[in-house]
Amino acid sequence: MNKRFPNSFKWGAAASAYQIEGAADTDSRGLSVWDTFCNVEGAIKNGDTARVSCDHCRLYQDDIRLMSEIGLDAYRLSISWPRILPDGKGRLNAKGVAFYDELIDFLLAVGIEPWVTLFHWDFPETLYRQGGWLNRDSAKWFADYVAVVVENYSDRVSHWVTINEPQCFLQLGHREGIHAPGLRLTLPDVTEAAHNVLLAHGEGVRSIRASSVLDPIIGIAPVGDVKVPFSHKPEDVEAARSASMSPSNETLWSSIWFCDPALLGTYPSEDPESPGGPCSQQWIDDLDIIHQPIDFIGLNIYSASSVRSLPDGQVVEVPFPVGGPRTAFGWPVVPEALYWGPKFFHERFGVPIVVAENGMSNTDWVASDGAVHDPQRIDFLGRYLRALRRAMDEGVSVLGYFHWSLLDNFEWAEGYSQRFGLVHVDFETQQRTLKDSAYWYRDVIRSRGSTLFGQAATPLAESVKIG
Ligand code: GCO
Repeated sequence: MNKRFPNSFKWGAAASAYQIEGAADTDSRGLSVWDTFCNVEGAIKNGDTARVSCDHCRLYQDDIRLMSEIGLDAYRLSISWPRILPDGKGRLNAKGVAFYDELIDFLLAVGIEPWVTLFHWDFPETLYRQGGWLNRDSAKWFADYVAVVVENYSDRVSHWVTINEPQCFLQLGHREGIHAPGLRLTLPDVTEAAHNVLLAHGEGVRSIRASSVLDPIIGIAPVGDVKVPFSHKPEDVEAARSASMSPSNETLWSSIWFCDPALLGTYPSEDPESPGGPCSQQWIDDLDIIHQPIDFIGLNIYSASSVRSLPDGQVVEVPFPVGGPRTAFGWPVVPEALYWGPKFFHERFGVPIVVAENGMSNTDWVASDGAVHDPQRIDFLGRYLRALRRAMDEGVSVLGYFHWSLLDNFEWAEGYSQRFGLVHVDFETQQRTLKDSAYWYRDVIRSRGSTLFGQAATPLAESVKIG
């Protein structure tokens, strides 16, 4: 079989505004909750901040040249809400608008398609002080901001992602207090915030469709919480499917909590007490706004767990073996997550899939020969992409793959301690160095995926040995 990926498949890389831009105190940008959170003693490892980060606002042209060198078809960026609207609403910051204008133009000039994420966690501080996501008006604030973005860029941008990983900023930021804004809310309160985020998604989609110049292609990007089957026995596959697709009762981690209302127009649970259940008639009425037609689900897939079915039908997790492959972050390497995740989501929601993020942190450094050797990332990428291809061979519609990340960057509460980039960044000098994986990815892209199968590929069991 010809293993070339379809010509229309987008080979990309992703990043987010707060994690790379820097220029936090300049050009009239407003504060976001992350700026405030970085100032909290002990909140960020090593006391790091994103004030300069990769200095991308200044170096964006160099960074786009690197993207070109890798041969990316598409680049997933996010727009910083407070850079455009310093107070979150009202007054427009012309310099912020101009920055994304130039960035988008420069990308298009070198033939790279911009995919724009509208919210990647940098919520405007001013609006946070007015209740943030706990205020129902947040949906309207978001929709108005989206309208400004669409007015300025939709003549050149057609691909949009409304909300990135709602689970993370809600669960980590509003429930566990370890991400901005550092709140530790009760589950009912955080569920209320989650509902407003869903409403913002729906209102945002409406805003895009109301005034976009180009025909918009819109998605949402939950973090793909994938359970993979311990074995290929049908009952284990079914256990993985049901565990991947069920709302959890104690946290908001499940993707279903967000995808069911947005894509199916239902809540995943009928239990009003559960995070997946509607808590009022108003919530049920809100489904009309939340449930807007969208064009793809963007899955952010990093890790997974393995589950099996016991003889009594109970679904249990099977821990990965101690000493098995893990990233520098300690996340297990589970290539088949890129097979099962897209498959389960495609089956349930029937819309195309985009792998909006996937990648790993590694202990990369510039070696004495001047290069950055990251064989683990190459192996990781190869295995994950082959698993994705297998899903596509079985009929899953996948539009593209965005590697996280283009550059090493500010990894939220971990500061600069985790390197996810295809490009190494020296944060003292801002020197960029393409890692070996970037050259390897370039060759994969040039061959439209064929080189992934050039080497003797171990069959399915090339995935992590479980149990
Ligand atoms: C996201 C992610 C990124 C992280 C990446 C590695 O939500 O899109 O959190 O911002 O840097 O997932 O942890």
